[in-house]
Amino acid sequence: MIISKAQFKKDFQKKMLSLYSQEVEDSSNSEKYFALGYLVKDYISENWAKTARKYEKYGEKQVYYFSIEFLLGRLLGSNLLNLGIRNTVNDALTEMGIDLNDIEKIEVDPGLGNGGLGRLAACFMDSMASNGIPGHGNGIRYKYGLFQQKIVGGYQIELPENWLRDANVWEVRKPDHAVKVRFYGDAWMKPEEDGELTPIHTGYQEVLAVPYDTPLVGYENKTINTLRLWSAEIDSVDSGIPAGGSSFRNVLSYKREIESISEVLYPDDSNYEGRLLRLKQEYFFVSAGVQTILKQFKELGLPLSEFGEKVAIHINDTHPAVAIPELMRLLMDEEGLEWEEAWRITQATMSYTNHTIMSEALEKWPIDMMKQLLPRILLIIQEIDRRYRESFVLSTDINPSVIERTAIISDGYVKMAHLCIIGSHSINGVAKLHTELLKKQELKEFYQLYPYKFNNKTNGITHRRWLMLANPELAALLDKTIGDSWRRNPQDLKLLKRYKRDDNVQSEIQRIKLANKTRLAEYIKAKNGITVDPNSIFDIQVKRLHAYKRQLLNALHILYQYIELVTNPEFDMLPRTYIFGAKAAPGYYYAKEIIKFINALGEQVNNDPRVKDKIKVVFLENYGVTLAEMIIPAAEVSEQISTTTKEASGTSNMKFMMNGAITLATLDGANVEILEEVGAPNIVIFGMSEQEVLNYYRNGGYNSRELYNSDPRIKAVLDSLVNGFIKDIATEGRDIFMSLIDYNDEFFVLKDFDSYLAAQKRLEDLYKDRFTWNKMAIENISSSGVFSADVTVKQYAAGIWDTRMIER
Ligand code: GLS
Repeated sequence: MIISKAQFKKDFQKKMLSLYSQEVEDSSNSEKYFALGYLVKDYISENWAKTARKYEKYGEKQVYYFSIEFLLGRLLGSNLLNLGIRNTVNDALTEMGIDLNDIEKIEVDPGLGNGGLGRLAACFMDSMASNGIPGHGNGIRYKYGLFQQKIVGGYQIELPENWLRDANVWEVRKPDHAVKVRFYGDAWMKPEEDGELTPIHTGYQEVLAVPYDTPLVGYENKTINTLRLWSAEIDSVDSGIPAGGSSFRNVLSYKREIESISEVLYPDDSNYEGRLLRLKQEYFFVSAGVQTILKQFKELGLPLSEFGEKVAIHINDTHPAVAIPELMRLLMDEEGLEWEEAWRITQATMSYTNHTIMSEALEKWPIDMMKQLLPRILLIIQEIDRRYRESFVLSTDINPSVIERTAIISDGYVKMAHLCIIGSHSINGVAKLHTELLKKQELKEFYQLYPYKFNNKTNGITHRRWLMLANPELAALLDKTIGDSWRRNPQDLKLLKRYKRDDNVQSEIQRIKLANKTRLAEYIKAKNGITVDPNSIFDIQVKRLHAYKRQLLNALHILYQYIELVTNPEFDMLPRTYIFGAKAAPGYYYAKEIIKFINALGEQVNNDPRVKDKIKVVFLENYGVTLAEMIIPAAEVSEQISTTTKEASGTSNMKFMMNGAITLATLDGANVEILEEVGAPNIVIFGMSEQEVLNYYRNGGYNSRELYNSDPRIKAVLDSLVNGFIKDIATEGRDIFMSLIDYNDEFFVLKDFDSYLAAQKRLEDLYKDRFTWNKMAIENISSSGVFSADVTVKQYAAGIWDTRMIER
């Protein structure tokens, strides 16, 4: 949109008056934030309504991205940017004596996701709107997002994240669009006189699902899509009151039970606990979403047989898997379709992304639990399973054991990934390696049955948030050097390659990096009280704390350097600042021990005069989207060191690269493709190959104790965990030692140790030559365009959803 500074000032003053009955000069920063936020929402509104009308007019196929997490980050900055009015607003506010940055800081970062999976959903939302793809999100409006992390005495403490305490300016509550979702009761098929079976569901509890819509603003293209998040509310006091009647106490506890459905986000990443409440959450937002989509479709007046041509529903990991039986239920029970036709429509509509091969993340629900909570849905799943098995009866070339292993229901469980694969027309992995592993390992038998369903869609990130917003100086340098076409066409970042040897560009890149490092150093000083030198190498690992991500390997290397510094007079190294940020799932004991270990190590190293400021170790608490926006532009080394085969893709690896950090990586997930893009001289690779890892796992691992006995560096490092050398980790040191030696080092930390050390040394040598380092940084930035989510969502649109992009 186009707006003059004068007009904006007028609008802003008017908004302030109508909201708070006061002048801008008399308002607090918080009031300024709300006035600006509501004003920006007004600006958005017109095109929001228009976008919906435009889609309708052209009969566009709509995509609905179903995800139990959307990790959006703050929206004021990105909305201003995408509307194309950020500079005007900034200038106008400056003239009014107001700093836009101060106002943006007021916004609470809604943590409605755990990590990569939720953040990917948010990046896709931005990129879909920005590319004119009619794509909307469907999820849960959690009252409490991911916990706030505090570090006390080196330990993680979790505090509730009440992000809705003040108003959320972006959402619009739509009570008139509420729908009812049914839980519990009894379901069966009743035989009729004519021999037909009628589904019956009685004694259910009805929960009201109330939608809250958030606009998803496309980049300078007038497209506004919708993120619909559902909140659970009590319907009316007399529906579903449990035995005991409607006494005040009963009603109150019933209300609490209902509202608990959308109360909190489960704080586990790549892991699941088979809790009833989680299954309730899943069916809740899925049923509300599918019911609404069907209703909207019917308003178009088209025959139901065309549903799959007008609607695509994407199942983001297995959490929304019940979308498949739910659509079947609606098409059959409510719309009267026959099974075969409902099944054809459902398969045409549904597609599924797998985000991990970790077995602990693969959801399976006990049949009894599903029978109790979702009796009608279970009947449908049983019928899908029965027909699946039956479809092989006549085929002689399929081994019955394959059918048993791939069936949806077996061993007393409903296997949600199997349901997704059988009920969808497309299954994709999130990086080339990951997809290959699915095809030849984890889902091999399915791949043999349905090779045509499998495809790869490597993840991507929105370069608008991760470059333009997070690193405005670098964005300005790019504009000046190669023009601004990369903003719309991220692959144009390639144009920068020509400047990799250019003195001016090199020194500008270095200057901007130093400015970002200085900013982060100030934050570290203010938050952690640690003085770090912006001229030291900033080596950063930020992500969820998980054994397979191997923050431990990083910490053990620091410990190795520390031991060398204090015992070996010959040892020298460039000064380095190691920065960590990571939340551990509250119940993940081992991960929390590693946090304590890193903090204890930092406490000791940072205060040991013998280290002479060569090493600083910083653990930044409460890592999330907002913090990432400050940390990533300041990084020089990006630690992507998961055990090969375990990280499906990773997305922070892409953000770091785009901001000019050099990746230190195993050949895992999307690191493989980063190497392909940037070329071997511009990335530092180490560690076991995929084949080695798979072979070791097949043969029951390796003998880590032998390594401990034969490599004196490993021995010194591990002994210092248990001999009191590192203070205050008696329990943690012992547990970590045992995990590596007695429990045989499941994630090959010691096996990769030697190769990691060598890689770290290579990295340091590269850093000594600033020309080479800057050249590498430029190569990384210029090769990062393919990792824009713009590229990814276009591949989804063309290859999976079959949707068009609307012209700007
Ligand atoms: C994850 C994977 O662990 C990441 O590697 C991946 O980048 C992300 C998005 O595809 O999905 N799976 C998961 O359960 N949490 C993730 O972050």
